Amino acid sequence: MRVILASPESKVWSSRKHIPLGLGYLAAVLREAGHDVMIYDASIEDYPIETYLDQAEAEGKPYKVLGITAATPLIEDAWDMAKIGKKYGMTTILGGPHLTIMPAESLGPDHPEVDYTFKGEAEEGIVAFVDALEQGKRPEDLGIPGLNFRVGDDIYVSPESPMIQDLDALPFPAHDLFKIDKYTNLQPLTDGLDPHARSFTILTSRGCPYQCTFCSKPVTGNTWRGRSVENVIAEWRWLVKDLHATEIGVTDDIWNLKLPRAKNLCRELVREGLNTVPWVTVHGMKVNHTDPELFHLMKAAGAKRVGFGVENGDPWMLKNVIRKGQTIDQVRNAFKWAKAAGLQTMGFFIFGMPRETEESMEKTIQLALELDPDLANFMLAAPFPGTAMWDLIQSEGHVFASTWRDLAIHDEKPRFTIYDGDYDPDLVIRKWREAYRRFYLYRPKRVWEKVSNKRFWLELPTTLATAKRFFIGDKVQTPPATAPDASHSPQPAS
Ligand code: B12
Ligand code: SF4
Repeated sequence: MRVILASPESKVWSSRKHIPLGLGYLAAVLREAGHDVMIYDASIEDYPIETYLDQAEAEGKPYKVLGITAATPLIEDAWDMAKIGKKYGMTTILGGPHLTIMPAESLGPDHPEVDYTFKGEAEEGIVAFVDALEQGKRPEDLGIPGLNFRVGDDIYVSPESPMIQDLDALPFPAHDLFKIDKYTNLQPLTDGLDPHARSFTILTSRGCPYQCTFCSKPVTGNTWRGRSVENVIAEWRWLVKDLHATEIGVTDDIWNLKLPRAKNLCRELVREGLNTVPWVTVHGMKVNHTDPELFHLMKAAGAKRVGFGVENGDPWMLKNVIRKGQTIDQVRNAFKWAKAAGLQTMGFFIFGMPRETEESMEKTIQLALELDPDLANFMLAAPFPGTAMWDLIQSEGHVFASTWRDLAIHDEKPRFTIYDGDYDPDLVIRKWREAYRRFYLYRPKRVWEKVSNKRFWLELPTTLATAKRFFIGDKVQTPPATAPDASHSPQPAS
């Protein structure tokens, strides 16, 4: 059966474009089961999805199923895409993080465009689902775990959200189906600069046993499941030798949970000669599962940059509010060891968690200055459903959002308040801005790094043209386009 797996255009997330790896996994299992699959990622496509649907119809081979993935801020875009699918008479199914947390919402009376939703990892479910449709059966009659649907006026929500235990049993994601030349570099320092970049991502494990209160835990799951080193190496070899990757991003929640395994992976990358392609940990390094040897091995294995979730400089906040399961000394050590091994470092910091005060935010700024990573990413706390923070705000505060889109970490406004008498959302914004100024602008070393960066000069013509339009005027008065500044690229931290 012909299936399109799609990721909607993100109206809230435009500067970084990474492959939607979950769809790669689903495409792989469907392909293995004999189905004809296309991946349509609206964020990198030149044509609207209708172009492909029209073409398939004209060839007499229409697509029958449209599967759409969505994180919370993209769910409205996913609904819009499902409406297009229905116009073409397709069966629509939505899955991914938002549907794992809120499987029933998209099946409500406002969403006739959605036929099914899926909760959790879908490699097993999607094959059963598409097989059923191909055989003219009703998927709802088959008891597929994770599948949700309407029963008359009611909604059936599957009680199970099965997590796949043996990840080695899965085929590798269908990396070859991604239009890889269209994606940006993974390196925030050079995003979009290399027109010939072939930036793939890889997942060496799934799940995380930690319980950070800003993290959507139903999505990550509490049980860590690691692929064998051999299995990971085989996929890595495919990316390097056959698909000519120029850069690889490890996107696990926590790839270094088991230190000996992480070290073995590095040793094998060296032994197999796969250390020629630079790689980065997109978010998944946890400071309290590191030692100096790990960073040296990573460097030898081709790693270029490591990112760490620091979150807050106040030990009380870290322990009692964020529940990060790490200490500030462990943070200091990880940065020290990574730098000593010659790796670039990146720190993720969150401003405005519940109970945050001026003092705790000042400690966060001080810690960022002390650690001095190559890149500091200061984020405003955003309460996504499925997080402990969301639950707390529901009972003790108020979320400022009229649509799910408003939750995206992309602009400079507070997303919630807490009625505890101390929490001040405006102060949070002020301290957050101050953090960027003090880290990037008020230090001569930083300013020098900026102007000596290739990107600064490459973007100079655009920056000057925009400045001229803004200050002198043009036919159409437009505000200055913010050049996608790597330092502001929001990313979830691990
Ligand atoms: C890598 C990553 C990114 C990357 C790349 C995203 C991408 N293009 O895929 C970047 C840095 C760009 C990113 C950005 C954001 N991310 Co992110 N990201 C991740 C991370 C760490 C891994 C994603 C991954 O590859 N998972 C592995 C694959 C196998 O899983 P999967 O994609 O979920 O797919 C499986 C199932 O969900 C299901 N499924 C998925 N799609 C579909 C579709 C159908 C039809 C079906 C049936 C099933 C199905 O089957 C798949 C296979 O098992 C996750 C954490 C996590 N553990 O998932 C956070 C996570 C998804 N991100 C999160 C967030 C908040 C964001 C941002 C919204 C942050 C922001 N800017 O505000 C943006 C949104 C960007 C976007 N376009 O979606 C949250 C989502 C929370 C939520 N409620 O939605 C997560 C869960 C982090 C967390 N723990 O809180 N992210
Ligand atoms: S933020 Fe990272 S370390 Fe914390 S629970 Fe989520 S995946 Fe685990």
